[in-house]
Amino acid sequence: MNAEERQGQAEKGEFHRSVSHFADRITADGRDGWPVEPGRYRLVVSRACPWANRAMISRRLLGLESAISLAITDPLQDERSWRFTLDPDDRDPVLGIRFLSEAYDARERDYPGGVSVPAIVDVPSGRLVTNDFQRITLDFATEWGALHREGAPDLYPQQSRQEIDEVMERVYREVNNGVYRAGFARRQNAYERAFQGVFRCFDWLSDRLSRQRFLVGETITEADIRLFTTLARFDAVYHGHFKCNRNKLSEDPVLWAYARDLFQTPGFGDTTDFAHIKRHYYQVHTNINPTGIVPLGPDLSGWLTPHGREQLGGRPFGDGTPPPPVPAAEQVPPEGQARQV
Ligand SMILES: N[C@@H](CCC(=O)N[C@@H](CS)C(=O)NCC(=O)O)C(=O)O
Repeated sequence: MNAEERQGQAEKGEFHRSVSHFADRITADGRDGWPVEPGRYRLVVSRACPWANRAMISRRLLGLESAISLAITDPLQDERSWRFTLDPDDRDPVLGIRFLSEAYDARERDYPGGVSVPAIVDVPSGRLVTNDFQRITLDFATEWGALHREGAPDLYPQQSRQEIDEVMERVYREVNNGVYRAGFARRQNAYERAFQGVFRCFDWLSDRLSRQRFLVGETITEADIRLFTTLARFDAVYHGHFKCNRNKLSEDPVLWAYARDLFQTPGFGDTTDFAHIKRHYYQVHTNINPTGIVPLGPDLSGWLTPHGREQLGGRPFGDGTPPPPVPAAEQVPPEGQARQV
């Protein structure tokens, strides 16, 4: 998008998501200077962030926990952005830094853009490698194969890539980013356009998922991971805070059952922290929630109820197996788990 188009969007009151600036790739052949290597890289996430949550889910499904370590930020950014205040001395114990921006600075001095998660940092040099959230998970699936666990699923199967890409493109435009475009719209008609897109896509997804257990083919793929992280935040945040309130997720029988099916699959619900999610959105976006009050509801215990989707067939992990339990150090604290208000 050029400067003129950007200006046009601003005048129309539309929210525009910035392009990831650091798009180096970590690959098996190391062509960008960053070869796949166990223990070398640290994935920095906020549990609140849907784009970072994708990376946590992929890492777990693929069994990359011991190959790529994990740093979890405070759900609330301050003026220096993401902070490691959940760690002793407010410092990430591996990178030794207090703010993620230090890794950005080590990579490029005076970088003018935002500091975003997910981010992957090269541990030996302390430099940011990539914040390209669309690419990180695809590379976990396709470039890190040598370090996948035994029984890891194929999340981006060669024969279905075109269909997966098409589904993900629509879901990104209308749902993943659509909820942000609704929530951050500065003009009524920009909000309404985004709102219509969210629910047009929900209706399309609901119809598709009434006949098949997962979005593409018989197994869980990258497309499901990407849709899931938005659905997980829908009733807790997007319905109220972002005004996406034609209906709740839990009022759409098909999508709600689909989301619960994934939530109850190892890797999905066990990486979802509702406390971080709610605190982040309601306390950070003071432009749309000036009091910073975090609502107590909704009741989240429904996430654990039976979903009945097994009757549609499907094989969640294909020829593979579910991942083992979450490492103790990475477990979602009890206050963030799905529970009654
Ligand atoms: N890299 C992209 C997508 C990732 C993203 O938006 N992450 C959010 C958290 S959900 C973030 O870190 N935003 C920067 C900030 O809030 O300071 C971007 O900069 O827009």
